[in-house]
Amino acid sequence: MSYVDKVLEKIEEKNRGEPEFIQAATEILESLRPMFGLNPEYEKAALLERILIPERAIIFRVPWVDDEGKIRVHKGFRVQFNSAVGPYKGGIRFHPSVNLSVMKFLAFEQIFKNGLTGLSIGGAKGGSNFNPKGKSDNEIMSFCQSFMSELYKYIGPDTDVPAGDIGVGGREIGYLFGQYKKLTGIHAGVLTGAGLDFGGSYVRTEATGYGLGYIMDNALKARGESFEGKDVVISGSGNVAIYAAEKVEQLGGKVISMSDSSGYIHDPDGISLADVKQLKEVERKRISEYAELKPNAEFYCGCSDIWNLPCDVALPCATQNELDTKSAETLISNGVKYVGEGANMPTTLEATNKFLDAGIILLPGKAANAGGVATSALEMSQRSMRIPWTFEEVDKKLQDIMSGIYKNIDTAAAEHGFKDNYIRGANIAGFLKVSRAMMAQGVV
Ligand code: NDP
Ligand code: 2IT
Repeated sequence: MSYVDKVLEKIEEKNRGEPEFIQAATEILESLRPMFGLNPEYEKAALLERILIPERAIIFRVPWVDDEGKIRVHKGFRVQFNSAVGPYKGGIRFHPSVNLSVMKFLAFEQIFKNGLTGLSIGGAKGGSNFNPKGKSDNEIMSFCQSFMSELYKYIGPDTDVPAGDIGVGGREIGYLFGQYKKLTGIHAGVLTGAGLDFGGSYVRTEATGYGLGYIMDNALKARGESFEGKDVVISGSGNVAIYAAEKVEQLGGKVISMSDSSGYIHDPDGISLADVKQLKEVERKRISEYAELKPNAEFYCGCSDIWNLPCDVALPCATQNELDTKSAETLISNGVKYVGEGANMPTTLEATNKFLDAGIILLPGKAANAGGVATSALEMSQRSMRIPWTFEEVDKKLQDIMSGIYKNIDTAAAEHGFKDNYIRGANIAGFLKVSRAMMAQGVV
């Protein structure tokens, strides 16, 4: 039995009750199969057994007081999965679905994503099952302060640098940073996605969505195509979705649909992003309200039906496992040619295989959404230098990083005999970087 098969055989038993983590780990291990016959030293070093266990996972209590004076209690997490390549780096998610399995899958993906950026950052993720929806600013602040009152013990500019993710944006990073500074007395680069007035970087807000646009543009150009004249469906209407839509438009594509967890809007004229930004970023309202502003737009309940809309390019930018086999089959039969994952693991394993079998170009999250964390690392550099770069300078670096990632995954796929299979390309290229660092550092 091969080394990969031996490890895969035990993966369920060793990670009971953690379906998302098992899914992410299985996908990577399956991708790595072709490499392992050639590298018996990995088995000797128990590399896979080590890489599958977090270096540390912290679970903590987050008590806070709501506006009615009621005491509320949530669970906080920080999974510091792998620091071989650099200090732990990865977002914080506030969503009721957060649990240890979700945190572990996200932190695990982050290891290889961060490896692909070519920058010195390890993999981590954190969060809470706190639901920020409908909470007042004061409640958000109270929660963030309580969350940081425990987390501050485990983070630092050279240790672990969290950032945003679902439910955590500029407002939350501000409150988290304020509490860190109050507790430690240090104005340190300990969180990225900070406001431009206190150490943040230009383009970090836009970076994940822009990066997705740039890498898809690379994939299109490599095939003699472009976004010009293409209909694009984007799920979600949060940070990643909004700036993916903005870049797609700038590159000539037409975004015809966006969504949130209640349903999706279809605007055949092309989505008006100014209206989406006003609704979602400023007023924090539901996407359904968009249809009330635009006579030609319709709102439909149920977010997964967004994949029934015919399109050339599909960009899932909401959450994990939002695109299943049935949705993949519908997209394929409606003529989709390109899929780019802005979200982390939005496509189920079965749906991924459907796309690959149909010859669809699928750019996986760990490559396609790496622009966010890469720009976080650029924010860390600027913070250390105490010299900020301009918007244009950061944007140019982001474009170069995304082109570098595209070349890297394209080459890795082709060299291992899987041309155009970017799931394999990204997993192999990310793994090679991390495994080289781990092998060099001995058994730790
Ligand atoms: P936001 O909180 O800004 O937006 C999330 C969007 O996805 C909202 O429209 C939300 O709808 C929708 N959504 C969330 N959960 C669900 C669900 N269970 N079912 C249906 N829709 C859902 O988050 P981001 O845009 O930052 O993150 C989106 C994805 O991108 C996540 O997978 C995240 O891990 C990934 N990502 C984020 C990066 C970043 O820099 N922010 C970097 C790389 C990846 P609703 O408001 O109704 O909940
Ligand atoms: O999933 C991700 O890459 C993020 N949420 C961004 C992490 C970061 O540290 O910027």
